[in-house]
Amino acid sequence: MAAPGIGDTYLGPAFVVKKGTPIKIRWHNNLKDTNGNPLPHPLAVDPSLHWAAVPAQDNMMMGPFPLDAGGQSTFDYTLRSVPLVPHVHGGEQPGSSDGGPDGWITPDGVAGPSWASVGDVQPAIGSYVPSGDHDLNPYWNDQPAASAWYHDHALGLTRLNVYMGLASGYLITDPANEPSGLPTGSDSFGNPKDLALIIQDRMFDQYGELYYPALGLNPVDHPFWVPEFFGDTMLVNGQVWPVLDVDPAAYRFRLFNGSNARFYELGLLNKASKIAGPAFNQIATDGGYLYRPVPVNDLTIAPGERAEIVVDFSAFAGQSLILRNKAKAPYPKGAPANSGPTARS
Ligand SMILES: [Cu+2]
Repeated sequence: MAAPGIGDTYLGPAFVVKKGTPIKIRWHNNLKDTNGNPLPHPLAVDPSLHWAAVPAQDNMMMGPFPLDAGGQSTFDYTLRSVPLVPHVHGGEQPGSSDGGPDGWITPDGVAGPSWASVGDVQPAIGSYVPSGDHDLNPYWNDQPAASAWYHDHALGLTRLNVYMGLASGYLITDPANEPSGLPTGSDSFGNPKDLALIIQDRMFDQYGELYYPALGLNPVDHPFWVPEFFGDTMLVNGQVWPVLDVDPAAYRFRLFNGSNARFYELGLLNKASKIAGPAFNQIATDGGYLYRPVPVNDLTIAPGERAEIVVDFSAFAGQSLILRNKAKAPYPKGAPANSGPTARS
């Protein structure tokens, strides 16, 4: 199966693990510059929230925060060292590996109150080893085969750290009990017929850098905090509106909604005629395989949710299909996506 992610800059590498084979992961927060100094957060971090405030450096701050005559916040704040904690979403882990929101650590070794390092033992507050490591935590991989995923989980910062790309797949496989007849192997383009697709909406500024709104809805109390984010550009595995050539054959797609707030109602359409493309047969949800495949016309998938589908392109040779989205944003009563740029991925 394909590992999503481009290099090591946007989305992490995917894990493909086997049921019954535990692994240990050393997560390392290395968000430092070439001189070894912690990098500031590239996005506006709102210190007025209940957040991973680094004691004595960046405590939680209370408003009112100053505004200019135009209602823009004049509060100036840069988070100087980024707290991170990895969480395997959908994974059954011991508490020390579960990456709770208070289990963060910065690259210069300041840790949150429930940060843990080795084994199952929760260290007492202040007894952590001062490094950037979440060291060798066990992941049992003892649950049924499922497409889980991992993402940063730092308190009050998750939306920003995931936005910057700290997420990817964590696929638990069970080769001995794999249902028969599912697409495997490669196609004539050399691509696997079992593909993980992480779907995200994002925004970019005029320099092509990731953009995230930085004026809070109520900037007197929360200068930067935007409760829900909806981007105008669709990314799949870190690429903007990518194209995939397929054979007229069946494929398995492991879909991940890695968006901050956007739901999707997905289907395939012929690009020119707008006639429906091949149907989806859903074979798995977040927790693993269904008892039998279920035909689905509009696959609804919420932020953080996964769905696995089999799509048979046999009757669609030569056609250009579009993966369309018709979910309203915010879901389910917001603006329609029918004609906008987020109506396709
Ligand atoms: Cu999660």
